[in-house]
Amino acid sequence: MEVSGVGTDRYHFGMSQISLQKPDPRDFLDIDSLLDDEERLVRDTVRDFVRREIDPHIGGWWEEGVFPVELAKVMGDMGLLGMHLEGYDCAGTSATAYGLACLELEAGDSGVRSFTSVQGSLAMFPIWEFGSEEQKQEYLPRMASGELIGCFGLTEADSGSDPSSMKTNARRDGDDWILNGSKMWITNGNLADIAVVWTRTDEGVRGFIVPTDTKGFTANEIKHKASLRASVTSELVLDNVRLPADAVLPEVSSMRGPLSCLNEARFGIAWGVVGASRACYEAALDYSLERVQFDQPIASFQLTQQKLVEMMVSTQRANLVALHLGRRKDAGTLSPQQVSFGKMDNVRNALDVARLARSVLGANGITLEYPVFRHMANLETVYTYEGTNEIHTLIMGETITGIGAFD
Ligand code: TGC
Ligand code: FAD
Repeated sequence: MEVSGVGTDRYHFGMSQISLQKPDPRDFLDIDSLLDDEERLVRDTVRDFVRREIDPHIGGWWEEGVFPVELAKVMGDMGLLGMHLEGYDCAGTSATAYGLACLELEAGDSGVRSFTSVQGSLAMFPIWEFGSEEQKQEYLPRMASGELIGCFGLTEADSGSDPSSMKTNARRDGDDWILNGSKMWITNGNLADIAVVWTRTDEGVRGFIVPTDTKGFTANEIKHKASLRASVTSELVLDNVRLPADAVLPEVSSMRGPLSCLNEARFGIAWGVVGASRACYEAALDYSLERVQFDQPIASFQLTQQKLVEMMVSTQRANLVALHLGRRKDAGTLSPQQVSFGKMDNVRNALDVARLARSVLGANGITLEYPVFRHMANLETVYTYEGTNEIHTLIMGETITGIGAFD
């Protein structure tokens, strides 16, 4: 056995080597080295966009409760909308590149990532996957550019975790369809030009592309949110909405339709929350090195170091999980149950990190001068939407036991 390198930068034991290079506090495991050049380019471009266009304004938008709709075209020009879809003027990037973009967007704010998730994974994806060629040509290029904004209506006031109990329905009337019912908690509802609405029909669950200026369609914005404030959330009401035969998505007529869209969006969330987690950890690290109490930086206290290490480890671990899911999705081997693993574990970890970070910032941690409380409040929504923590637990529980425990 050879032992060498004392006084140099590595130990050498037989075949294995240990580098004495100190890890980067902001990328402890050097996850950056696992990315290729194209992935780094996407990551850096989106990170730069967030630092320039989002970070300086987001505290104000969040406080006012607005999402600046002009961002849609900017994100469209950058190729961020439906970026993992092929053709129809979509960027056609890898799933991993899409995940990295979600991470950087959510480091800015969950609402900004949510806008992109809903547009790309929930409104464009069903058209791309289940739409006719005419529907794809008509809608996807303009949605990719940000000219048209979409939303996704699955949840109802009485059908949240159990969307298959939906009451919104569509019936045929000659060649037309008539839609009645309402959807609740719909992101981008009041911004949308088209809504992808899932309904019960005699033929099973079907998706419709509903132009939001159709007679009988109304969107009512939900106000007074204490979370995800830089995001528009709405109730959609459909009162005898008459649609032509070609408004229905022809290629699916079961819950497989909406649930397939959720796989895409949950994948983006598993990545996105790593960004929120990183932002909270970095804010706490910076603050703890500057804030002096008892004549020393609070970073010098063992209890603070323990929090910082917990936050760093949790963020890095979640990043590795997200990257692993990304590699599997690109290889075509990712299962919905593995997406549930990432959604459940990464969101709860991010929430824990945000809460720890908030405590490190003391009183400043409750203000919007720092990003931590905003992320913490946002993550309460992310914990609930796209399948609650409990639902993803049950999805994985069913997978490992073979016994469904939903009802
Ligand atoms: P189940 O009876 O098991 O299956 C019905 C049909 O669906 C198929 N399927 C899936 N297909 C694709 N992907 C999946 N993950 C699928 N899971 C099931 C299944 O094969 C079957 O197909 P078919 O053709 O044989 O009929 O399904 P279920 O209705 O009992 O549902 C089970 C459950 C509880 C897991 C599901 O309802 C669920 O995931 N509930 C959570 C609801 C949820 O996540 N809602 C999210 C709304 S959208 C949102 O929150 C947007 S937030 C904004 C943002 O993303 O930023
Ligand atoms: P419920 O289903 O009523 O759940 C309440 C509690 O009961 C939760 O803790 C849940 O985990 C638990 N529970 C339920 N069933 C079980 C069970 N079988 N076993 C154990 N525990 C259970 N939806 C859309 O369709 N489109 C959107 O764009 C969209 N955007 C959203 C934006 C925001 C800001 C929010 C807050 C929600 C959004 N949603 C959207 C809705 C979201 O998907 C639902 O809120 C979510 O699926 C949970 O439904 P619920 O709120 O009705 O809770």
